[in-house]
Amino acid sequence: PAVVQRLDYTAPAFWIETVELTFDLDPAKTRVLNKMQVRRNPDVPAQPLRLDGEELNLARVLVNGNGTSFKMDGGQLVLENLPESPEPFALEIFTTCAPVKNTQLSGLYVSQDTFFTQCEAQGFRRITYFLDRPDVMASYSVLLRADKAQYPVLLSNGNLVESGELPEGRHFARWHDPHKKPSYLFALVAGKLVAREQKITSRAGKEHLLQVWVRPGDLEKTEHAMRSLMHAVAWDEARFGLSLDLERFMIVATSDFNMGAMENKGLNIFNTKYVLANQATATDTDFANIESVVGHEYFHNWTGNRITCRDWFQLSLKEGLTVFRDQEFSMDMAGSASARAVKRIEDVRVLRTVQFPEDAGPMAHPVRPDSYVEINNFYTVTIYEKGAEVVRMQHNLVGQDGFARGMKLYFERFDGQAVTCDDFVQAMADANPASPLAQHLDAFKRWYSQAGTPTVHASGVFDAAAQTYTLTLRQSCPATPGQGDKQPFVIPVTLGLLDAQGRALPLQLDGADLGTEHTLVLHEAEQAWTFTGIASQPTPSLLRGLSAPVLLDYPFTEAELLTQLAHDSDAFNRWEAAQRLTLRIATNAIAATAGAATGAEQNTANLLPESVVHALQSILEHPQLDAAFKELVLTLPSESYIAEQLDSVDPQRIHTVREAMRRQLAQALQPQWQAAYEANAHTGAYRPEPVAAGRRALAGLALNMLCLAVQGDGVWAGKAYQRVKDAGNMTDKANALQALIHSSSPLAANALDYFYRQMRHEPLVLDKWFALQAAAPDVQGSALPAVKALLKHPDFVLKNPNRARSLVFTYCNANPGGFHRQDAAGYVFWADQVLALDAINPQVAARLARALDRWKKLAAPYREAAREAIARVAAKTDLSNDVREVVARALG
Ligand code: HT7
Ligand code: ZN
Repeated sequence: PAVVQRLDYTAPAFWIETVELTFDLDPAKTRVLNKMQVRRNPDVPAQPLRLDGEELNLARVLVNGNGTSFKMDGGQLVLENLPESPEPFALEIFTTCAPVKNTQLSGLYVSQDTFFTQCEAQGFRRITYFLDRPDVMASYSVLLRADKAQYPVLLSNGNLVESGELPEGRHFARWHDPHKKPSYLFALVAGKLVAREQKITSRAGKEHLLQVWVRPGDLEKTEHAMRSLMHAVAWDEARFGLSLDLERFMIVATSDFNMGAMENKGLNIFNTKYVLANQATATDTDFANIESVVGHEYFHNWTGNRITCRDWFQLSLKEGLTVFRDQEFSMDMAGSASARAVKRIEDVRVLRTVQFPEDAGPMAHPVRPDSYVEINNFYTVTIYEKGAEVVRMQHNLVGQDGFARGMKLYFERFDGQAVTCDDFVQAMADANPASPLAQHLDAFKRWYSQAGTPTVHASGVFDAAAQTYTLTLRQSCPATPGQGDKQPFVIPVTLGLLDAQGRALPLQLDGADLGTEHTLVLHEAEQAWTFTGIASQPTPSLLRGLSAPVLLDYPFTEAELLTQLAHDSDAFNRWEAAQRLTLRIATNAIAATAGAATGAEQNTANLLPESVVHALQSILEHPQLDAAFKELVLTLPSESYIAEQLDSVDPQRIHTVREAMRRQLAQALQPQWQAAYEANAHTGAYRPEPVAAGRRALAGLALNMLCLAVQGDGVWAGKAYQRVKDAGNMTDKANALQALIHSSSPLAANALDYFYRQMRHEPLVLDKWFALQAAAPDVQGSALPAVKALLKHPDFVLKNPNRARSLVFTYCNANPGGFHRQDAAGYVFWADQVLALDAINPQVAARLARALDRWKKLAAPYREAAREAIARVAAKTDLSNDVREVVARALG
């Protein structure tokens, strides 16, 4: 398959100025008439017009009303005899397509008798022939015609211009989008839908209509999405001065969707998972995700839609920036400093457990990649989450006001254009000429061009006589595919110094008083800073809030970490200290048995020393700390995060060690868990806000621990079972069910059965039911047979991405103890499912294919078995480009 290179970018040879689309919607055969005004780009040498197309039936091509010659070349429609004048000419193309057969969910497809589109990244070419690239921005008018009884609602981007009746029970709606846009932002929806509506008035005094469209039975689950949308509109005005630029803004939900949601101009299309919620069906996490995804898509209206990407290599220009914006939005909505810290910890957990491994694996790529085979494979955590960290560093280097100035300049320069990551960072630097960002701009840009997670190696020397503390920071970054040597990054290191009692020390550097927190900018391979006026050996609190997406290598003593955990004024580093303490114990325990035969008995009793258990107990009992923070501190590092710290990974050994630590914590702190449960089990009338959600999270963890601690006696299992039945909200219900499953309680089966019978008509809850079972402990090899049995369940549908993710992805990605089997059966199952999915939906299949990305780190016998499974997938001749790229890189 062809490799697309970033440096091969050339401007398009033609511009498309206007597009008039007429759709006669029919599931089996939809007719699409596409009338365009096209003109030559005078800046590019004359050449034929090559229009992208995929799975289309071409019926007619007219130029200025006349038939014309054309040829087909690798799916492209090539027109050679076009008018030579620089004036626009009319190009008319008539095609048909078959939405009902579209199982890829890219282009125009049917879900539950409703038409939807998904055009990012290259779905528009599956609707009509077009210059399907983001730098071609056109004005769109859309006429939709369909049977009125079957498709009473007809939606597209922009404003409704007219609608009316047609003969034979058909009707029409004409839409016009007042803003030019790239083809990937086109959308239409047609079906039996109803809307929650809300009129709002902007700060500028303009009226807008907000709508959330869903299937008729789902209307009562749209309140939270609408409220989130209203908050997002107000937040973007208040924080960035960015107002809604449309009379009408619509969200439509579908249960068949490849990703989370899509920011089509004025007509966002969402996975139902990120729209529908009430307390009986959605957890606190679901409510928080809805707020964040609704915000994210809305914020794209400016960062992505008004200013878009010149080419797909610039994807992080819109995605990294918009993730940064949605993270800030969620933090501002959360309110308190503690809730902000909790959100930051959650975001960093994703970065570390998913993005850092990606950056160390075969799919590692820079935030602005240099090449791809299939662009859909590059909607990655590197583009999104690391991209957001790169924007966050800019924010920290120029300050909040400086960032707002940079955004303003960015919009002044580029509104209505398709631009690059360089354009963004240049605007930020130009708006803040005295900032460290402007000072080190060229070096800073390496965050966009160099892949890999850098490590900051820190060492400190305290000089008692001189009362100084010299901190030396050195950076390194491992090689990644295609990138051997790395140049130094610009790394903002936010730090404080603590004395032995954990009090913050005043920072003095070069005669300046810096308060108790300061950001050092490491921009060379190694630099040192000497703090003065330091009377005793300090503990450095480094990289507060994870001020850069790096690893920290510093030889913390246990005493230093215990001091940080107990006292650091930075909540993030308090949590970090607990993670470091427990991670180190886990990796040491794993290393201690590294030579032993796999599966050999190891002594895993009491791995956590008394000092650490006691420190964690103090957090759990702390009278001032928020429950949400306690829950994070008391949760051990995940198995996949532990695996990342090791050169050779035995997933079973990791599982055994972590479970042993969990059981020890459960038993050693049993009275404290009980007190935490009793204090937080009942949160009153359900409200999905951070304090109450934090209390429910802590009660959930406590219940899990209590069921684990007293596995034999059944008292807590009985309480959990009752809670599955009685809980008035899904968070408590799901946590109780999880507690039974993860303590292998004999009541788990009945509880699952009860849950199913109660919730079988709620698809999003059934997804949870499948996922909970797919993540179940592997008691005597039971996990895989249970997953295989569930594949045959009448409610399991591989074609539906949410359902596939809930069962198959959860087993392969989130149940390492069950998946990494010595008999390789987990990997055989993975290969079978990748191949089955590839025949239906290559994008989704390619995501599953990434479950074995890190196979080279696996120990024997897993490594060879995983390689064989990947090779089996790679050997399939008619594999999609999507899956082929992933497995080829894995094997390469
Ligand atoms: N910009 C959207 C990306 C997206 C997407 C990409 C490929 C295939 C299907 C897709 N659905 C949505 C979502 C976002 O980041 O906001
Ligand atoms: Zn996005």
